Amino acid sequence: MKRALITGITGQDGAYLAKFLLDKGYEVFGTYRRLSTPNFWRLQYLGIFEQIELLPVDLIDSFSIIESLKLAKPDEIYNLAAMSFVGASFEQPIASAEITGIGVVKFLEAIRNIAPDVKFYQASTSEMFGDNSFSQQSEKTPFEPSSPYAAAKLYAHNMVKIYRKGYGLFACNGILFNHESPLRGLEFVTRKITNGVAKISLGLDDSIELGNIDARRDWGYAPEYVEAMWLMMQQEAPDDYVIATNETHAIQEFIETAFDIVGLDWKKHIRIDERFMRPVDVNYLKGDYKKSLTKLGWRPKTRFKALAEIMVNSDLERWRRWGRGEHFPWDAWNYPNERKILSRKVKLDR
Ligand code: NAP
Ligand code: G4F
Repeated sequence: MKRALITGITGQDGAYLAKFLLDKGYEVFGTYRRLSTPNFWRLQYLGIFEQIELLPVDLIDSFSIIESLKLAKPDEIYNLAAMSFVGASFEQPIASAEITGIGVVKFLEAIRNIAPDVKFYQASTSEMFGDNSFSQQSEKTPFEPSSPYAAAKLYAHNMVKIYRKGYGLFACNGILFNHESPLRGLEFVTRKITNGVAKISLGLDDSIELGNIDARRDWGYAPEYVEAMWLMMQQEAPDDYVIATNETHAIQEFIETAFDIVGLDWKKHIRIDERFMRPVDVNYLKGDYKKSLTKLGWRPKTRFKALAEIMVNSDLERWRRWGRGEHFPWDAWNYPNERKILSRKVKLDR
């Protein structure tokens, strides 16, 4: 039985990847941070919480990384842990560099010294292309990061290549474009919209406050993207791959599509709020995944409208279940603005 160690298992991709690997018969070890309030709702939501061996690791702490390697003895490591919210990286640029950048080198050093045969996957990102002027981005497109998050990820990306070339480690960079799902954090724009749309359509709220809705993204469906991570690790030689849909849509199109699903006019409910504008933004992303198709046999299946439908319907269902008094794993309880609504006594008639 193969053993996998997933860092960031409490996040969106960590949870889907854990489920994917368990279904493949892997023994799965997952790292989590010792927070005052445990954050295992996604693993519970997917019904896999009891099947994971959990290990406490913080990427700022080398010793916890080394310990996790010794305990898990993995064949494959998937490094998904990061401070992944781009907006927050402007507020905490130093933490971003230490966790998202240097944290990866701590892992690479531990592998080089303790377990040089283990395979390593690094969660690289389309954000590294930055505010670029290319009509689509592939593995060959130059990087031009425009956030502390992207700069930290690019540093990590380059270190993975250096350790691969210099020390012969099996280390891959998956350059993943935005991928979303009902397990996406509520601060990211797609889920913020679908959660808002669900509340508005049920009469629980009236508006969604957003920043730059002209930016364009290449959005795919997260469960399909974790399969691509695994495929990269099954190749003869390590390499870097773009994973994307090769479609680009403005945030405004996502808004229109999500409101259409519930039959409402988006213009009546969207407010532009400066607080959600970034000092620098990435305005255009569209990924060319030809290499992944040719070498990994991977292609995206769920497209833009279907993705919006999955997310809106899932958020509607959650608010309806809450309205029926049901208890279930859900992140809304972790967010102060949501709690204000959750603490009301409401009878839903929709
Ligand atoms: P996510 O939901 O935000 O999950 C991030 C994970 O990292 C969480 O488990 C978080 O733990 C953990 N983490 C944060 N700081 C840490 C630290 N100091 N030490 C250890 N763990 C820490 O992100 P995601 O969407 O699943 O993305 C997974 C990875 O892919 C991230 O590296 C992200 O940057 C990258 N990526 C994502 C996308 C995308 O569109 N989703 C695209 C390209 C690349 P807590 O639960 O304790 O906060
Ligand atoms: O949903 P976002 O926060 O995702 P962003 O910045 O593209 O980053 C995500 O994808 C990256 C891959 O390219 C990952 F590496 C990263 O970890 C993360 O998963 O914002 C998308 C766009 C931005 O242009 C932002 O300015 O939406 C715009 N936006 C407009 N109003 C907003 C909002 N974003 C958020 N989060 N909240 C808003 O109110």
